[in-house]
Amino acid sequence: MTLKALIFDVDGTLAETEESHRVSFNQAFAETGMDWNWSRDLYRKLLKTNGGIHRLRKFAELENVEQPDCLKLHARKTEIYQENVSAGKVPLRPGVERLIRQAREAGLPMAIATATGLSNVYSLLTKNLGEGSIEWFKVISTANDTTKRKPDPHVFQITLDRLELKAHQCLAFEDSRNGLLSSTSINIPTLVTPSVYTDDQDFSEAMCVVTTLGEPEYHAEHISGTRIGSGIIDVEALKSAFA
Ligand code: XBP
Ligand code: MG
Repeated sequence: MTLKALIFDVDGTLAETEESHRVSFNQAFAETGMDWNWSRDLYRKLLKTNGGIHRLRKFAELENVEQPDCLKLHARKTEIYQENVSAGKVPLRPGVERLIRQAREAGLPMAIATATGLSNVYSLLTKNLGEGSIEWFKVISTANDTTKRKPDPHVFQITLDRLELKAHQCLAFEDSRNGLLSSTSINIPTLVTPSVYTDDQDFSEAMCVVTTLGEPEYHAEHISGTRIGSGIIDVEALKSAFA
């Protein structure tokens, strides 16, 4: 089995974006004169619903209140979130930039499979990896490409189709149970780096669970599954795990 591509989730995996999404939602609520304010504990529960707009609708349903203008609120949240990203408030997680640069140098194709919109992916990559870095990814599948949400596998399926690869030739990177179910339900081996909002979730279907991708000065800790690298997930270690 040869490793032919890496497929990255974005929120929680490339960066701890969810805290910034939460704060941005709260700012959008306040600006609209609403009394909604999502605490960290509540947001952890709300994250079980993927897709920000669906999360808004789900919350109104749970609270048994009239649905606000979710499209408008979500659009404003996205603007605020992107301002935060552009201000440098959402850095990449440890090892992410290192692994992406290494894969690029090694000519190992990379793709993205995420529930968020393309403009959010663009902002995050451009701010953290520079202008043009979006081009480093051969395929980018987002909420703009499918209405089905993780744990549905559709976003990963269209990514595989566009890469023209089979599931077992790729490695997915995820941070959440919904994401893991989405990738593994179509048999894509998946490495999980739990995020601040998902560290209490079940990742038993993962090929490997590590705290982060690791840096030379900040080693990752192995949590479960196959041991890959020793503290640092790099291209060589990933290729050997597939060999
Ligand atoms: C991410 C999401 C997104 C983000 C916010 O899921 O569910 O909704 O929370 O982004 P995953 P939007 O990491 O599994 O892809 O508000 O743009 O949806
Ligand atoms: Mg995620």
